[in-house]
Amino acid sequence: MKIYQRAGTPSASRVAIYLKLKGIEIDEIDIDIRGGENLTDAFKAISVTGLIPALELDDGTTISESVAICRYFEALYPDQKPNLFGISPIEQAKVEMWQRIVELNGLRNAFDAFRNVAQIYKDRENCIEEWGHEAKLRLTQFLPKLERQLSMHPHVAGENLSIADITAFVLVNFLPYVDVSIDDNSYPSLLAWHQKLSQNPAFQRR
Ligand SMILES: N[C@@H](CCC(=O)N[C@@H](CS)C(=O)NCC(=O)O)C(=O)O
Repeated sequence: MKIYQRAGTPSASRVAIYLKLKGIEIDEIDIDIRGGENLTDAFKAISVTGLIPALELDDGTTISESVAICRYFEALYPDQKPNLFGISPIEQAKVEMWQRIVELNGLRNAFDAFRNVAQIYKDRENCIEEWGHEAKLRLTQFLPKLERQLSMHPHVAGENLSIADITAFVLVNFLPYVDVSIDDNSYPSLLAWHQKLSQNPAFQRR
């Protein structure tokens, strides 16, 4: 089994943090995405979207999408702590809900803001600056919702650490790349939560 990834990228970090928390080690293959290694037919045969991360099993089966990869390991090792997808039905629903909320309203908008303004991938996609600015606006309109949730709960999906925390942590780390700063006056809970997770070695890897 091996994972195709690029250290330091938000999406690879989501899987890397998850694996570290679970104590799972697998071989890593570095893909130079800025250099376009992911645009080759060979890589597109591994990853449906041509994006990293992508997991390849020993029988050749491939899985792309960071959360799908994490889910696969959660199902493979259901008793390996910590559980990061929820245990009770309501907990599972809340984890799924918050993971999707943070990904779609936070991370997706942050990616769109970065890609369309910085235009680092203009060799492979149309970059629309106005779209980048709109995405940044939507991102900044979403962040207060995350602050509110963390002012009421220790973790993004409620009481326990989950995949939703990993997505939100990676989002907060990415904010400087889209020139969004969060200060202690407006975001005390989000900053305290981020600082606490930063002390966990699994969140320090990249
Ligand atoms: N929803 C996907 C997003 C994957 C993604 O956007 N990967 C980026 C790195 S963070 C990538 O491969 N970029 C290369 C490109 O756009 O050509 C996931 O969670 O796996």
